[in-house]
Amino acid sequence: MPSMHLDKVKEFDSELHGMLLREQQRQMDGIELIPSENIVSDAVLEAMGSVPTNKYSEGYPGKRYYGGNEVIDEIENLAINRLKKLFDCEHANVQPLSGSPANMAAYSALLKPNDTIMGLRLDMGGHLTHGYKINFSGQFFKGEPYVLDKKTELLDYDEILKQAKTVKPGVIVSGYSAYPRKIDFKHFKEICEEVDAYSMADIAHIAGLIVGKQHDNPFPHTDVVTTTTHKTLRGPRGAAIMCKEEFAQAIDKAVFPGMQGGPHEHIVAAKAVAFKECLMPEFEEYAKQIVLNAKAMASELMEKGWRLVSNGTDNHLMLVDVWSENITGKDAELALEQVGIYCNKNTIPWDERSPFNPSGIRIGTPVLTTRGMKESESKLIAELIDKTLKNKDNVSAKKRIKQEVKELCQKFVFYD
Ligand code: DSN
Repeated sequence: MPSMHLDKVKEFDSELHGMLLREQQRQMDGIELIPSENIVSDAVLEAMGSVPTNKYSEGYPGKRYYGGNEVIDEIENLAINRLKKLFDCEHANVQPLSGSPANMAAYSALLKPNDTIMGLRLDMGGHLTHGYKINFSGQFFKGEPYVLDKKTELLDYDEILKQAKTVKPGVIVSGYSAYPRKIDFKHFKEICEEVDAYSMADIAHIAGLIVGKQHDNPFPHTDVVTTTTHKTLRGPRGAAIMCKEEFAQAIDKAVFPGMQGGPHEHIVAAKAVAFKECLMPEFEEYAKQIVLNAKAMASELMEKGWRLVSNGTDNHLMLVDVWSENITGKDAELALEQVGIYCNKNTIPWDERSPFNPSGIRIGTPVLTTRGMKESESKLIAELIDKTLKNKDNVSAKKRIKQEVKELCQKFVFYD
């Protein structure tokens, strides 16, 4: 069973050691439903704590600005080649530190300042970095967001094309933070070709589903693809950019020297480990189970009377419209936290409430699936969610539910 190796921390810094153990315990005693989180293997954890953290290696394999990088070059090439294999793409850059800088680098490779970015509106399930006005992406560039169909709560490709013809974007971004359905990357490419825009996909949420063959690959359709590595890919906290060969030089230059300095090669090493795990046949089983679990949870919630955005899910996440039962997203998140079920409040499409206290919660199954839970546990968790929300002000009921949560978790310990 994976575990944190903390002997030296324990010896030197008992104060921090206690905190790290409590966080591990919290992760093990609770049901983590935040769909952008995951828990990593021992091998990924070990690689993150390894000696490449000591090394400066600005540049790329074979072209560094410091000596002593021969082994680092091998590590980075290993990660690059595994990632290219996973997504069948022509070029990969594994240096981006996180999702936002990866998107920044992609835009700076593709666009000039003030060019237009068309991404899904934030409150519809898009991301801050897809052109939102208080983010760099909406300040250095112009955001012209598209929306979801009001009735179906789905992407409306005809409307996206119509809008693109009017606003003439430099890039159209697909890929979302809170969209429970599949994305048609080919259709996005056709729209981009019609309006002469670059196609970009931010697949941070669904990357693991793509490599596990539960969602179509954005390649060969999409020009530039960004992803984080710590969500469904189940790697270290970080990111990567993949692209067609014609964009390779621009992307590499945008990451370094355009955006970043010394890469975090210990994290690149951990990315290499995670990518190897993704290449194993078991990973396809994992991705399949994530979706089966999400579907089981969604149908149980709907059976209990909860409205789900778009009436269900095709992927790893779902949005529950708790306001349709007169509970705010904030109150729902808090009540669930009190029983050890972690999720996040989230706007739903066309939300009339504020993002600080929206109408929905966002839940997903990557973590519980990593812990080995299957459809029956996913249904049980849906029942626990239902019970908690229906008893959100009942302290003794919540105490009992917390105990049930703990008992379930004890059967699926990941770190011991
Ligand atoms: N914070 C991530 C999420 O929760 O979806 C997106 O960056």
